[in-house]
Amino acid sequence: MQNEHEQLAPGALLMRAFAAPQSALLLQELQQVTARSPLRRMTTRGGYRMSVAMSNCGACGWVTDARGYRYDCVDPLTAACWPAMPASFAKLGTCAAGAAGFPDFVPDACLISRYEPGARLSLHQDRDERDLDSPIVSISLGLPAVFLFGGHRRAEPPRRVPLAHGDVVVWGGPSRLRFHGVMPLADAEHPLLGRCRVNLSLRKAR
Ligand code: MD6
Ligand code: FE
Repeated sequence: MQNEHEQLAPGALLMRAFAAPQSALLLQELQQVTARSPLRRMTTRGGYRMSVAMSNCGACGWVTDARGYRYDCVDPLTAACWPAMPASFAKLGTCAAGAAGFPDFVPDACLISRYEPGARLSLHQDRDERDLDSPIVSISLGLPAVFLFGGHRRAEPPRRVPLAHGDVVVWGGPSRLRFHGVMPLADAEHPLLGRCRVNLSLRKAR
């Protein structure tokens, strides 16, 4: 099974179209989540307004503001708990992680990121999670994008990995803290999502 997938680095696997069969259900559940906790462009501690619009579902959600980055169980926009993580998200996360060699992964946070044309994510590490033994499961929906998968130093030139609707990338173990990012989204029209890309990033945050 694993050799049908592409290894990006030890502990990092690209599984093309892994989420494609469930994508209609994922999008339907996503709509219910973002109806309650809308996508919004957050501002970093440095005062930079992110080009990517974000929301969360699950027991806790990732936020950034003048106080910095953190996980919080309350959505600052609604002052309510984040919407529960749909069972289809958690199940796909567990299944993808298992296929990549990380059994028993149970995500408690799902970061939702919406990229419109021109939106990008600069090289960063996902290191705000308490549990760094669990992998990141990243699901791409909608327009294609170029994912940047780097090393353990920001200066290390990243691999450019084209990602399309339904592709899933899992990174953990020795790759858990690799730098990664997304190139500015090229403008196009996707039959299900229109002019945007959505990324679902499943983690065990606490
Ligand atoms: C991606 N996203 O969109 C990769 N990291 O393919 C991320 O690396 C990411 O969307 C932290 C928070 C939100 C994200
Ligand atoms: Fe990330």
